[in-house]
Amino acid sequence: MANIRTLGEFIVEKQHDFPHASGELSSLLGSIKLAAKIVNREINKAGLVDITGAAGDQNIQGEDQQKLDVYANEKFKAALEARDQVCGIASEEEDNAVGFNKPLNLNAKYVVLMDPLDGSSNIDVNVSVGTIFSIYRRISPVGSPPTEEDFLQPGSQQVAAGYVIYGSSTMLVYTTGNGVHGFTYDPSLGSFCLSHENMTIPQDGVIYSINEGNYIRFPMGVKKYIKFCQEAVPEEKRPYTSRYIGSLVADFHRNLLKGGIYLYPSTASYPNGKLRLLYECNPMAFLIEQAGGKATDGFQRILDISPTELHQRVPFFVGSTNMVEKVEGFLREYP
Ligand code: AHM
Ligand code: MG
Repeated sequence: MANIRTLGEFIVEKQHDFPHASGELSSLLGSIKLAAKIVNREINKAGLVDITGAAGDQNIQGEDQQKLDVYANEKFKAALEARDQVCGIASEEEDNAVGFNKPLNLNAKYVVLMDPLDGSSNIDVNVSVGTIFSIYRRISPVGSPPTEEDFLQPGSQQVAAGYVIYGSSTMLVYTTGNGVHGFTYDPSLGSFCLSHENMTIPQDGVIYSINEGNYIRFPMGVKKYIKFCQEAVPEEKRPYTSRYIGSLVADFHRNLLKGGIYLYPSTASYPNGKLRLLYECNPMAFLIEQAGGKATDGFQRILDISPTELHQRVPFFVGSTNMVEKVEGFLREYP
């Protein structure tokens, strides 16, 4: 027992890394931790109860919502509102940003952007899903409701970001700009315990993750990169291994640990790719840079993009630095 450090303890220890830390960010991360436990409990039961399946609604992108998406959205929203450290949220499952109206929330410094249940098409088949979150300091004056500009900040302004992977184990991985740390949930203790301190991604890898079913619709540079991955060059460990779960969190997590690249380029049906800049790409980009990797839209650093709308999509290339730079090279060569 002596060696166990819980997420709660770790956050308090690390609080001292922040000048003028007042504990608000620690409390905010605590509410994410709590909601993650509640959602984890429900996901573990998903095969047992009639809670999975389309809820009948569609989200703003015109995609069917699964009931667990709605559930996770409600739990994270409620937990964030209850702790008074957040003045509002934006979520992949909400059409518009949501401001919290209690006086204590109006005085709060932070906004949270999230994808409460990413990869939700995988729930019905018992495959890993995740939650992704991103935290910013508000720009609008404290004491008033949050404004759109609070949510439309470039990813470089993130104060913290992370994800929860509901996998064979449940883990919470986060950064506050001082490295990336991973905590594995021990259900018998009800605690996330530090299992992966200072996670770093290898500069090179042998795994590429992409939905190759879209191959004919990819830009030429991406097609060339896929062929590069598949060529037999044993001294460069090629052909690489193809691994695609279809849950960004799970694909990202594996590549973070082992080295690799995840690609969601533009396609004919998704000219800007499928993934959302604010809820998916920015938090993952912050994490990967903190772990020593790279994230771009093929041409530009993800964290430098100034968002213009909440549900904006962007092509996404993320993972081991040398692999991301390779695909960028192909995209430049074959525009
Ligand atoms: P979602 O937020 O609606 O679940 O969509 C995002 C997911 C990612 O987790 C995953 O990598 C990608 O969509 C899979 O898309 P595709 O089925 O087009 O390969
Ligand atoms: Mg998603």
